[in-house]
Amino acid sequence: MHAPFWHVSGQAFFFEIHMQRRHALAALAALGLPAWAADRKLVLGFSQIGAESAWRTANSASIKQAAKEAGIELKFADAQQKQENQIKALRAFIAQKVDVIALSPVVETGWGTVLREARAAGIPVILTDRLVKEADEGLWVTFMGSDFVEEGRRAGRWLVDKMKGGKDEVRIVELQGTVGAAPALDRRQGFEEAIKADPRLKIVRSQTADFSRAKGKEVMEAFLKAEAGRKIHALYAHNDDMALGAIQAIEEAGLKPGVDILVISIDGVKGAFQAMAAGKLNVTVECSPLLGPPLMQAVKDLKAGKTLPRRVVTEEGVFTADVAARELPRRQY
Ligand code: GZL
Repeated sequence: MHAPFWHVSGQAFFFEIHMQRRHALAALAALGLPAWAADRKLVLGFSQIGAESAWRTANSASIKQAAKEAGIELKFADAQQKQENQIKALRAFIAQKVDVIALSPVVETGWGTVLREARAAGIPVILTDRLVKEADEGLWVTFMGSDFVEEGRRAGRWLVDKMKGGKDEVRIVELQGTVGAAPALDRRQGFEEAIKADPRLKIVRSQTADFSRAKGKEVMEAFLKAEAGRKIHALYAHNDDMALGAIQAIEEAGLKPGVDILVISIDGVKGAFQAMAAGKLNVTVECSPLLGPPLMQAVKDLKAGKTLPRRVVTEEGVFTADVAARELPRRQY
């Protein structure tokens, strides 16, 4: 590791600059970039899922801000939650010969062909937020995002603890995220794993509400109608937006969310903290959308010829209603 050049004098100063330029050129060669590219901005093509939730809005803001601060040219494509739009965007990035592609895949499957096209074009792909299911894991250089199965377990463990010491059946309804999406599949798996600890806990209805607030309200209304005359003890929503929509439906049915029906969700967006402070939501499992800075660092490391870790996991917590008012001012999204 060279001493920073401002610690050396005269002749050695210029040698140091020469060496740093040589390192930069070697790294560019590793990326297949011409020498003249040493000074041009790196171009990142990012295929974003859509704007379906407050989490997604915060995720997009984080990535745009971080690209600006890193001096990286960002080509941002919003797919309105359609996989075919994401595949079109990736093909456009390949045609534009971007330096790196980042993808937040709306569903787990159907990516092999286009990811092989990116590899054939010599463009490295970073998966951010969600993982894809492809046999050839060499199709991406790294995956940065949360452990959704663990998030589901944390949600389930909270309910098991809450119900400890009870005797009767605990009837749960579940609002699932987007069909086929990694967070929906994994959060369901983790929750079911955790509630096995208490056989009284049963999921009696489960349906997708596509991670959106409007659909969360709609599906919860249907659950309440279908379960009329029977007690629903708890709602497990795969994200806060669906939980907030369901809370509206519970109130319109004349019930108290957070009291008559416990509400458990995931993300940790500001709206969830406000609902917890109002006593309408009991717990939110944090899932950080602030992936901009680590994504830009990964892009820069790629340019510098560094090898990226295959997996970067975001550190997250669990927030319950009793701490919501205190935590709210500190929340960044
Ligand atoms: C999780 C992310 C999910 C959020 C939802 O990393 O993919 O998608 O939990 C968002 O709010 O819509």
